Amino acid sequence: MKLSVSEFKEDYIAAIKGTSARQIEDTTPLERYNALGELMKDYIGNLWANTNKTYREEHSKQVYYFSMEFLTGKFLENNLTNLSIYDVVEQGLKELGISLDVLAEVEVDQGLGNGGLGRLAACFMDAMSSTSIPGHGCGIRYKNGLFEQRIIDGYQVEFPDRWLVNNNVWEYKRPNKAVIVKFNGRVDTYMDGDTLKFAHVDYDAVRAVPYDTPILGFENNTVNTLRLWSAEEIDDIFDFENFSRGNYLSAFEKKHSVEIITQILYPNDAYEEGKLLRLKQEYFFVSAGIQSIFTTFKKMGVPIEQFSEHIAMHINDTHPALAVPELMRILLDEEGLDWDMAWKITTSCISYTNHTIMSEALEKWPHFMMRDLLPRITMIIDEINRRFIESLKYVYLYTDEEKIHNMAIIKDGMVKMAHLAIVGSHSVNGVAKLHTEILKTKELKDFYNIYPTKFNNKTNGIMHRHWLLNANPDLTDYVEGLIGDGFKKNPIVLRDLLKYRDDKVVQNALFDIKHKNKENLAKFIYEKQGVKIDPYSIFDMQAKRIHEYKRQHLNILHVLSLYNKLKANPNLDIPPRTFIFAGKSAPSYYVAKQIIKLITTVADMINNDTSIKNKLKVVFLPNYGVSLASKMIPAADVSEQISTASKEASGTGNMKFMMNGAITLATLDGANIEIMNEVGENNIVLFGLKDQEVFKYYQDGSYNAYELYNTTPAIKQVVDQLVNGFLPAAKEEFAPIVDRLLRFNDEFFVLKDFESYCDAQERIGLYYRDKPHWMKMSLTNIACSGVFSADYTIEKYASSIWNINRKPLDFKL
Ligand code: 26V
Repeated sequence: MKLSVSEFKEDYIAAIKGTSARQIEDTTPLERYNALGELMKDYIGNLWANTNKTYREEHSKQVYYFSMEFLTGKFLENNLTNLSIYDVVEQGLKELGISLDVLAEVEVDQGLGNGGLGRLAACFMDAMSSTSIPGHGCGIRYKNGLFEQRIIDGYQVEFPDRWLVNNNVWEYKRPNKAVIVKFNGRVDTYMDGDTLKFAHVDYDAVRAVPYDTPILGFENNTVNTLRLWSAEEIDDIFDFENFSRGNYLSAFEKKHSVEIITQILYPNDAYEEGKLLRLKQEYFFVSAGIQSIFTTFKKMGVPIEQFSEHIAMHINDTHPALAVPELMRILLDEEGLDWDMAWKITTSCISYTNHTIMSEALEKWPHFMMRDLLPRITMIIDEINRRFIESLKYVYLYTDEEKIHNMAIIKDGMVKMAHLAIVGSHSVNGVAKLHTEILKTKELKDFYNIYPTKFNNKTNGIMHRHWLLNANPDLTDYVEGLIGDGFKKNPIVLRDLLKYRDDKVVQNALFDIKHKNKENLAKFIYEKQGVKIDPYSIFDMQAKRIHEYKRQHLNILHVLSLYNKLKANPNLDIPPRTFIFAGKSAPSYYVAKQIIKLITTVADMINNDTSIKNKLKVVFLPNYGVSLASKMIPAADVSEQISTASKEASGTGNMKFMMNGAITLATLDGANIEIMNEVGENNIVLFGLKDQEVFKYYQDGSYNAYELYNTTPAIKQVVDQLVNGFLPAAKEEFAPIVDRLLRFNDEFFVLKDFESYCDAQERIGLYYRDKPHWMKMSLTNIACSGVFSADYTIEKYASSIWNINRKPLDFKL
């Protein structure tokens, strides 16, 4: 938008008065931030209203992205960038004696997600707006986001994330758009003429109130909506009788039992607990979302039979899979359609993304639990299952009972959500090429055989405008100086950088930018933790959820081995290294928490050992989230993507690091393979087992971790050090980790890949010493990262799954 510095200052002074009723010099940073937020909302408001008006008038097909998680982080800087008023606002504030950086620090992260899946949803929201696709998010407004992680005595300790204490300036509460979601009760059937009808009666009603956040596209006037639902009490739920009898507390109990639905985000990302409250959350937002979609659809005045020509619904993993029976319920019970028509509409509308093959994370619910909580929905699932089994019997000619049993939606008293999602949608996609292949040939093979055309791949992508433009402004400016600003809208243009691959001036400039980012991070780490790190050392980072399959313990075992070498020979000539870890463990995942304790224990020992002459440092940065990632990633030299091959569906951190010029140290897993294909094998450092080898070991059981440990001194040394008193920790402290490696035969092949990983680390050291070589690799990574922009991923979803055409809006502010 067009805005001059003086116009901005005038608007801002008025906004300060309006929001805080104080003189500008008396205001706190929070008041200044809020005033700026309100002013931005004002600027955005016109565009938003106009976008909605255009969608309505043109009957544009809308897509709704249903996700339990949206890990959006902060909005301020991104909104400034997308409105292209960043510099104007920064200057205007400066003239008023206010630092934009300080205000940006005031904003708290909206951390409504666990990890990759939630962050992907946030990147997709930006990409839909930026590519002019009418796409909206639908999710839950959790009062508490993912817990705050603190490290106390080296252990992870969880604290509540009360992100709403200072209010959230970006959202609009829309009480007039509240809907009712029904739980429990029973279903009565009756005849209406000659049709059988169903009435859900004696239910508990919960009021779902939407909070809308505008999602701005980049310089294209498009503003879509992220709608998050909050459970609130209905007036008549309040028990006046109890209250007036003096039972104050119990009078509020019912209110509490309703509001608890949206109190917390479940902090697991790889383990399904099967808790009733989680099932409530899933139905709550799906039902509210679909009801509100119907309200919008009805305003179009189009016949219901054409519903799927105007609406697409995407489910992010199986968490919103109840969208299938809920859409059926509305079409059958409220719209009066027959089953076949309702089913055709439902399956044409819904599409599903699978994000993991880890069987522990596959959702299933006890049928009895679902029947009590959602009686009508469960009836519909029963019928979907019955019909599906009938069709399978036909396909398999009644011969393959076992296969039919395994594919059923309801099996052994459990409702399998992945099966429901596959049967109820027209598209099932994986998130990287290898992942999709594994789905087709292994995990979901039986489904692929009967529905081959449903399966497709959509490799993940990232919001390059956040991870490059916002997170790394110096690199962005420099790149712009070299190749122009075309990459901001069309990031594939970053490839133009390749012509500077051997240009020493460019290499040096890129080195200096990285160095400055490293100095900034070093300063941050010193202020936070008192640990001094050397910005000339290799910054090697592993930042992601802590999980055995992601193998942070492989990384720290290598650190131990390096330490041993330095202790044996303090003059060993290696480039100094700093290993930086960050990530949260699920609170109930004991071994992952012990891995954190192991990292912090090793860090304490190494950082306090002066004999190794500062050649090695280890840091664990607490509370990894979008903001911390944005500080860390621009300062990385090495990006650790070392999951057991086949286990990481895609990874998206790998793409963010690459885009900021880090060299990927990787197994051939997830999107690492596609990164390798882009940059070429010379610009990535690979090691470890391949997926087929992993599968073979699982199949023939020929891997013997204990034998490997006994026959490989390098492995034995570091594993023993975890439990032989070498580490300053109680002797039994790390026994559970050693047990997983030896007694339980190292499920994730940490020991098997150890030597290959150490070799790869040695290569990293050699390459880094050759500065022109290293900078050439780094530049190649930046140049080839454009294909991983979420803009391209979303365009593929839109054209091949949602059947939506892009239509840029021409409204100007
Ligand atoms: C799973 C579960 C299991 C039940 C309990 C609650 C819960 C919450 C979240 C999840 C999601 C786990 C799946 C996930 O995050 N997958 C990651 O998705 C990324 C985006 O596609 C991908 O890059 C990562 O490789 C994949 O691990």
